[in-house]
Amino acid sequence: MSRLILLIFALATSGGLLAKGDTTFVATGNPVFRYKYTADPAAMTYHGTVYIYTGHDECPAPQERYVMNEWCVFSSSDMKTWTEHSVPLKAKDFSWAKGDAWASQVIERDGKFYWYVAVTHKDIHGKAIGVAVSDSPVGPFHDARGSALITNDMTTQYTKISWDDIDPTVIIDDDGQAYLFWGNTQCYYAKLKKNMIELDGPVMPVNLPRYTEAPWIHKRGDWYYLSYASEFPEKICYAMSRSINGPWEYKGVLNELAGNSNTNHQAIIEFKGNWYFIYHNGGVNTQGGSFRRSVCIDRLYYNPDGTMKRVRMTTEGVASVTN
Ligand code: FUB
Repeated sequence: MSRLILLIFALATSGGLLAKGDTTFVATGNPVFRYKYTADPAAMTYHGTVYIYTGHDECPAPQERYVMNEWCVFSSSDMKTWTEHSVPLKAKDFSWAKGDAWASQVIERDGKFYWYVAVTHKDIHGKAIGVAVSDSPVGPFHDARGSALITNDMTTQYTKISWDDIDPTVIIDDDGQAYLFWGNTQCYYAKLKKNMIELDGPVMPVNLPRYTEAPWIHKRGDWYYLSYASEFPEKICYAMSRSINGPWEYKGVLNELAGNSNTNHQAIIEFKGNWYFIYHNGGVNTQGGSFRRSVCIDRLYYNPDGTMKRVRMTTEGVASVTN
C-alpha cells in the first residue's frame, strides 16, 4: 500500500490529530518502529487512542554510547496502524539541561498532558528530572517549571552516584493523589501536588530486590504493580502491593533478557480490554543493539491471583484491536 493511501486511511481513523509532517504506517511485527531507533517506551491511553512516547537512539554505528537528543510520540487506535507525530520535545527545550533525552513518561490530568523526562543537568552535577506540559498528547510541549523537579543533590543521602535520578514513572491514584517513582540503583517515590509540577512531600526510598532502574507503576483492581529492570544486562522483575506505600512483595521475573540489548525498559498498559507489555530490544537490522534500540509490543496476561504471567517476546507482535 502506498504511503499516500496509508495517510488517507489514518486521517479517516485517527481522531483528527494528524498534522503536516506526520507519518503513518502499518506495523508488521516486532520491533514495531523500524525506520528509526526508539528506546525507553512509555505508553498512555486517551480517548480510544494509545500513545507511545520514546527516546530516540541516534548513536552512529559502530560507536557504542547513548546519543539521545529528543523524544518521539506515536499513536494508534488499533495497535497496528501507527502515526508518528512531529518531534514534540527535545532535551534542549529545558534551558537548565545539558542534554541526554533519556527515559520519560506522559500522564494526563484535567485535560493537560505532563511529560516527565530524565536529562543531564547543566549546573547541578548529575542527572535530573524535568516536566513539560501540553494541551495535546502529541504536543508541542514546553518546560512546565523552568527548573528541574528532581536534582541529584536531593537524593545523595541514599546513593552518591550521579545517575540515580532517572527513569520517571507516574500514577494518579483513585483518590486523585499523584505519585512520581524513579531511580537507578535505588528506587525512590514522592507525592506530587495537584498541579503535577511540584513535589508534595519528601523523597522516600522503595527497596526492591536486585533493582537496577526503569520502574513502571500501574494498578489493576486493588493491586499496585511496580515492575523494574533488574541486574545488568537487564531483565524485568516486579513486585505487588495492596498499598502504593508498600510493603512491596517481590514476585519474580516478568520478562527475560532481551539478549541483543543490555536494557529492556518496559511500559504496561490496558487498551481496549487487553493488557500490553511494551519494551525495547536491539532487534532492528544488523546494527541494532544496546545503543540502537527498538520498541516492541507483546501481550501481557494475569493469573487468577493477580500475579502477572511471564511475557513471551514474539516476532509477530500483537494483533489489531477492533473494538
Ligand atoms: O536510554 C537511556 C537509559 O537506558 C534509560 O534511562 C534506562 O532505563 C535504560 O533504558
